[in-house]
Formats: sequence, C-alpha cells, structure tokens
Amino acid sequence: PALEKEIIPLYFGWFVTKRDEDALRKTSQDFLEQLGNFKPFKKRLQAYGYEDKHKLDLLKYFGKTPNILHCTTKYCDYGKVTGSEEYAQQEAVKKGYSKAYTLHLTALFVTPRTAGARVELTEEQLSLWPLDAEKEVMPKDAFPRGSRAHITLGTATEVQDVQTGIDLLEFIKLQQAGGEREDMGEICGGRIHYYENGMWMLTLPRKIELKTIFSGYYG
Ligand code: 2AM
Repeated sequence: PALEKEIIPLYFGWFVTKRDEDALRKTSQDFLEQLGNFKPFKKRLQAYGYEDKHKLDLLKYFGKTPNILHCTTKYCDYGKVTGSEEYAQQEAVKKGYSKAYTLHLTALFVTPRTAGARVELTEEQLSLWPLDAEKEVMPKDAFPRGSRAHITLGTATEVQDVQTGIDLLEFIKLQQAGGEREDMGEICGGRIHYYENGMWMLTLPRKIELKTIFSGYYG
C-alpha cells in the first residue's frame, strides 16, 4: 500500500562501481603526483598560495575526497531543492533507476579549489540530465547540455564539492572564448593545457570508461 511518501535522496547520480572506482582513484593519484612534479606547474604556484618553484603535494592539497566517486545529476537535499520532486517523478529517472550505465571520461583537471574529471554524456544519459543544470550555477552563460557533468576527485580545505562543476564550466567558458589556453607539453601520456589562475586540464589520450549504477544517495 502506497501509504508513505516516496523519499527523495540527497542527490541522484551515477555511482562508479567498486573495481572501476579503485582504478579511477589510482589514475587520479598518478595525475596529481605527476602534475605536482611537472616543471611548468611548479613555476606557476601563486594561484595556489605558494611561492613558485616550491614543491606542492597535490594529494595533500586535495585531501578531501568523496566517499563514493560519482557523477551527480540532480542535487535534491531530500526534496528541499526546487524541482527535485519533478525530477524524481520523471519517466526517464524512474526507468533508469538502479540500471547500469557506462560513463566516458575525456579529461582530468585541477584548479586552486578542486580536482575533477570531465564526463562526456551520451544522448541516452542526457535524458537523465536536468534541463537547468548549467544555468543553476552559471545563469549568465550559455553551455551545451551536459557541460557540467563531472566526477569530483578532491577538494581543497574549506571548499565544497559543488565547486567542481562550476570550475569545469569555467574551463569550458574559456574554451568557447578560444585561444585562452597554452599547451604545456605531455604528462600521463596526454596533452596538458594551462588556462589561467591556476587552472590545468589534461586531455586523456584515450577516454576512460567507467561502469556505474544510476541511483540516489540517502546517507
Ligand atoms: P559534486 O557533484 O560536484 O561532487 C552532495 O553534496 C553531492 O551533490 C556532491 O557530490 C556535490 O558536488 C553535489 N551537488 C551538486 N549540486 C549541488 C548543489 N547545488 N549544492 C550542493 N551539492 C551539490
């Protein structure tokens, strides 16, 4: 009997399955280690609050890491966020719930605030993506749908993880503006670009595939 109201989670998203999660944490550590030791990075540390040429341990700097690596689709705060009930009721969301999806990562990035991975969504996955996801955090700009899709890998002290998607949109905004990035060479087998204000992005030589489950987090 449907006596009880459905519970709306803290957020909906794709949750990376255990084996791929372990591999992704390793990839992330390797990236942060290599970037921290990368000469051009060491020469540009001011945005991180350090003197240039200092050795910055990025693993420590991004010491806050999520318990479960995931790509948030909709933050609901148990229903307090506007539109969360409507989102939960959507046909695509109900149908996709607890189903397996393969996500594709195309890039890894760091800023003085966050470390994250860019997620490229398929058409099917976009059916679970809220229409206003980009507008919600950057109302003044126009982005292709799904631009904010990401996995938070770590955040600096005092930084909330919601910042990772905002930082990613900042990269995309600079890409859209054109010419705002500098090719700094190769690390982890891919090209690494420097944008501005301590923003670095590694284009992955091959897309990383991740097995995930679409679900809600209720903790
Ligand atoms: P993330 O998706 O960038 O990692 C719980 O707070 C989860 O919801 C986190 O994973 C967080 O960031 C995500 N999230 C997305 N939008 C949010 C918002 N507007 N406020 C708080 N958390 C948000």
